[in-house]
Amino acid sequence: LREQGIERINQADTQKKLDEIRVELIGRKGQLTEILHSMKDVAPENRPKVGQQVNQLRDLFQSSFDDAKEKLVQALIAKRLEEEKIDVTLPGRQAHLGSKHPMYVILDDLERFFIGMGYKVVQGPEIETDHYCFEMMNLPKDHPARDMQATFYIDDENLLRTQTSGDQARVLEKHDFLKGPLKMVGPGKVYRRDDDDATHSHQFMQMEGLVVDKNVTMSDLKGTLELIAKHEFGQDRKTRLRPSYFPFTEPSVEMDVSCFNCDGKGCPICKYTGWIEVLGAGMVHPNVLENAGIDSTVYGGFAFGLGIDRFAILKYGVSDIRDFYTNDVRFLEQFRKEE
Ligand code: FA5
Repeated sequence: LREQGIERINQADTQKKLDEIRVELIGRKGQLTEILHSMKDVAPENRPKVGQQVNQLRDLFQSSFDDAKEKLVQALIAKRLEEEKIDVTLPGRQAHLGSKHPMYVILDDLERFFIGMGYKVVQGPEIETDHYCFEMMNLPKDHPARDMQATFYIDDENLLRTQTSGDQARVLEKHDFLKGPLKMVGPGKVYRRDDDDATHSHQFMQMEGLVVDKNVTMSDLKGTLELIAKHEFGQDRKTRLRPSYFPFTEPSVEMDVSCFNCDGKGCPICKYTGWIEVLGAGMVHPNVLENAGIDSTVYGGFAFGLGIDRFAILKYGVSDIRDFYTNDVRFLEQFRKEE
């Protein structure tokens, strides 16, 4: 049994076979255990000797099993090392780097620009209340101008904000004018039930701006808008202000920037006008100040709402606003150098 057992152990070439042999030799119903069970047939004077021999044999088998197992493990490791050799001369795989979305390239740049001029950056909620989005902005519930911004309502009081202008009301309510003038910008996503086309999207980005102090004039507004346009589009791009209407500003204007794509005759992107509207602005309506508890006979200011998507269209010469939202990496990768 000894020679035969050792030979079988040494010949086992897998862990599984080794386990099977272990069960056969020294398991609970194995050959050695059987010998122990049949001790009653051995003459009493021989029993200690036989018992001793069986125990020695079990120890021998056990250590042979341990050695065989160790050899198998080592062989397995050696085989793996052989197979998984790393060829350091192979060329590396190209890592796929993400890039900042063009909309955030512009937003981050504008934030830095405004911070440099002493503005603070605030972040309003995308799920806004009717109260802040409209009522505080001089748009009571039955006001006809509500139709200007087709709204996704969640319920009677909550909606997806159609404009970042609610940020104005939130900041006005809290500002302490004894500590200085109010200068803020509020960037973020807005939503409208607009039909998508080359220059309209149902989800887009705005950046609200608000300056309130004593003696703020329309020429401060004009100068600021001019600075923004020059900063963003360069000295050569032309701008123009048109009179407009917003319930929360009086007087109100819209600013157009000359189209990137036209040769003076116009193109489909600007609908053959040569201009693209990029923002709305105006002098803060006294009702907006009074709604927030501010004395409109002492304080006044200007506000603007930049259309970041339009900025991006103009700055990068993108012909379709929808390219910003379909997330084709080939499109997005082009802006890596802008970061
Ligand atoms: C407003 O949303 C006003 N809250 C702006 C404002 C703020 C005026 C403060 C006065 C004072 P308007 O609806 O025009 O205004 O939108 C502002 C800008 O957002 C537009 O000039 C345009 O650049 C952009 N915009 C409007 N609708 C869309 C759209 N569907 N897709 C992409 N950009 C849009």
